[in-house]
Amino acid sequence: MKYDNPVIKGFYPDPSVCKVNDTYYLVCSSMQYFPGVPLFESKDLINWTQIGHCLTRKSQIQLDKVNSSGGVFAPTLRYNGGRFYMTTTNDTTRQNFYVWTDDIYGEWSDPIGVDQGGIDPDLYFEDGKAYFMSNGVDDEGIGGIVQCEIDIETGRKLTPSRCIWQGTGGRYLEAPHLYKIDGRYYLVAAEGGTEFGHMVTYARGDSPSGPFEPYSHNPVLTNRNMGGYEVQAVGHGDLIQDGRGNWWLLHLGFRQMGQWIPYHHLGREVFLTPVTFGEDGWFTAGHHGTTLSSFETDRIPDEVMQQEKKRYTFENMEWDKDWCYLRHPDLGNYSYEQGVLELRGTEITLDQADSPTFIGIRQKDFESVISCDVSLTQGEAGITLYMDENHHYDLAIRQGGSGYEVIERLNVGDIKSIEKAVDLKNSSRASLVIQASPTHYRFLLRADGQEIQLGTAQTKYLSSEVAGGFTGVIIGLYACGKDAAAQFSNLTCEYL
Ligand code: 6LW
Repeated sequence: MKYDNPVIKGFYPDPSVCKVNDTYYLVCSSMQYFPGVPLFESKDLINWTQIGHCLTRKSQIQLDKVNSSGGVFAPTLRYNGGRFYMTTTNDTTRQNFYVWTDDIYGEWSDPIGVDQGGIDPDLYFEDGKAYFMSNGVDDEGIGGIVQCEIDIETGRKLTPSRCIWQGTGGRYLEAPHLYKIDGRYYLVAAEGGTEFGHMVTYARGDSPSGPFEPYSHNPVLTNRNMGGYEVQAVGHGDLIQDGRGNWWLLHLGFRQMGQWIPYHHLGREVFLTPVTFGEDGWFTAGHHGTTLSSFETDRIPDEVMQQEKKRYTFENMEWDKDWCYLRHPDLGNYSYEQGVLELRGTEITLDQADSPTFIGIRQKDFESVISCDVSLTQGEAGITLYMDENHHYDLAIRQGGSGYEVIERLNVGDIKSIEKAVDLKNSSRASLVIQASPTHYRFLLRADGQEIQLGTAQTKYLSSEVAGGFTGVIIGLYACGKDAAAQFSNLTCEYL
């Protein structure tokens, strides 16, 4: 069969995976968005369904006023003794912690902090011991992948933090994952930074604490030499063995736009790449060490079909799974009843690194049509294509003109411009439409049976290369302004 990458589309970076019986579970980082750490399940590695989030309570994660692309960094998901553990970092406070659950569909525990610095924590369990890895600096001041043993009940360190591997010389050594495979210990990591030079490297040894011998053909996986290829920045991977004994890497990458000055605006996504162990116990990955946008494979049975949901509506999404808020929302400002979402705004605007009244879904693909009927009571409300507080395109209704107007506002860094305004006169209701192509967004409105074109804006100004940071475009519904209120109905987001 043939499967296409990414296997999870849209802003879902830093995947980590584990398998229990015949089901795979996967988590991603979520930065300033709440709930934190989206959680997925799959039976076949190519079709993933979101089943919840790990961080659903403020007592688990403090996101108030965290900077954009701060907050929740790369998680690791592991299963030991009937219990799931998810460890991550709140990068804004630089605190590593883990939470656990005995019911993957239920709530997770309050956080248990670990007093080891760095980011990208990892857990490895063996013989009643829990090893905790992260990148960073050890107790002697040596930088690299750092390890200590912890008491898994309390998070207390049982041994000093010690550097166990310094990588192969690439910058930003991170994303460590430790495994025991056929009696040997493998330490997989990322190097090169999460941009175009990203890569997966690894080393192996005879003890969980090393010494580790690097694979002689590192990086084992990278697309850094494939300029112009759509799939870039592959790295930050987690190994998993399927039920038939085959190995795979789930890792991040992005789909670039633009050939000469490439950029990406959908965020870092989840890719699946086959891994093959040689008789010498070293493994290779992908197509000559690269990740392809599709793989022919006989490892997945032909009858498994890769399915893709193409149409998202209020009715076919679940509020606690598909949707996300900026930092900690005041839920009193959000209500949904019988197909109508009511948002009440506050003085907090989309231009602040705060929690405006905003609820969003990831933009998962390049070509799409997004539409929603918006009825304004007061203030301003509409749809925003949101990268961060300084980079977002808004299509909104507000009071203005000779009563109400629809505006297209572009926010790119210091430039904030209302490109078009259409007078709705006394009508406070319109259907807002955004057509997305790989390179442009086109803004339209439908009112009184007429379709009116506003303007277009380039996707590249919402990219990570322009905005910076680690997120991707979110399609947000919002209301702002003191006493602002609006009703949203008939949302559709259709991928072509
Ligand atoms: C993540 C780290 C990374 O923790 O980006 O550069 C960070 N790669 O592994 C945020 O996703």
